[in-house]
Amino acid sequence: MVERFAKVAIVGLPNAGKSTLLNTLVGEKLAATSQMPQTTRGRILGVVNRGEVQLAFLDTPGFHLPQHALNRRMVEHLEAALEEADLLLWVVDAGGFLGPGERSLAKRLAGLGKPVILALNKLDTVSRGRLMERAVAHKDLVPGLEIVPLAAKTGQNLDPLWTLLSRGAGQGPWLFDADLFTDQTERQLATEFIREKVLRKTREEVPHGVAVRVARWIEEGQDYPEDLPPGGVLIEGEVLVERASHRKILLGQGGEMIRDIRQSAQRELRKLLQRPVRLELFVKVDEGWRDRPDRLDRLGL
Ligand SMILES: Nc1nc2c(ncn2[C@@H]2O[C@H](COP(=O)(O)OP(=O)(O)OP(=O)(O)O)[C@@H](O)[C@H]2O)c(=O)[nH]1
Ligand SMILES: [Mg+2]
Repeated sequence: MVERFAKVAIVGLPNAGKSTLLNTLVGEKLAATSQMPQTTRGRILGVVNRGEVQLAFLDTPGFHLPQHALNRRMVEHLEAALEEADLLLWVVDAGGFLGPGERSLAKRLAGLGKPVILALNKLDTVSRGRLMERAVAHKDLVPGLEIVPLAAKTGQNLDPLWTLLSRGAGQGPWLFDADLFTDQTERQLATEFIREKVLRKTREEVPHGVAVRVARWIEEGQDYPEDLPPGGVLIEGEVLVERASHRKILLGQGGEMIRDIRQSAQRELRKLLQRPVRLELFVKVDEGWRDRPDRLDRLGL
């Protein structure tokens, strides 16, 4: 078998549906998705093997003007993926408008001189006419642009995308073992899933100032809970917020909000880890963490 390989950076504005597309393409949940822009904060690898082709997808943070140290790092992750990739998969929300942010990203992509595929995402939310309008508006922004309308969420019309991606893979050995589908550790996935639940329950400025850290991961020994079946894991997560008022919001009336978050995250972690999981969450205030490089290092951001 002649092996073929491509690294594909999934890029676009915040909220375009990049992480949803990554999860759908890989067939595993790897990245948090939410209605909040700037959900993804780092680069997430997802590997798919199809016939002789291996595709290594890199999900990236949405393209935006950074205002905090955290956001500068997010944009750096995006830049690194753009440099590293062989192919660029540009995701656009077909229901939106072509604004200055999108134009400026298009310029950046065109400047790289790499093949670009435009995924006109959220096909399920727009009319055919609207889809055509979007395709026409984007067509000339990047030379040689290939365009595929699709719905990442429902998996609609992915076949033409697979065809274009396979065609774009060059000859070359696979970079990853055939049975590896991500480089994310269980802890990183747990962190991501807990944060997703927080983002989905909170509003406005609260979610942007939230970070999650797994403080303890206990599989056996002294602190292993007596009432948790053997072979399980106790995960202690720290949820950092920027202000005391945000902590109050996150806890909710009588602790109702954090209980909700804990329960839904615990359910998801059981699915992920395929064993008994007890999740405990502690909400802590860490003022201005988003602008403190030491904090960002510690959080692996
Ligand atoms: N209706 C519809 N919604 C979608 C589709 N794809 C993604 N979404 C929704 O769009 C929102 C944003 O999706 P994400 O995958 O988190 O977007 P993203 O581009 O990764 O966003 P950032 O990480 O913030 O840059 C979520 O609420 C998704 O459920 C789609 O095909 N159809
Ligand atoms: Mg994302």
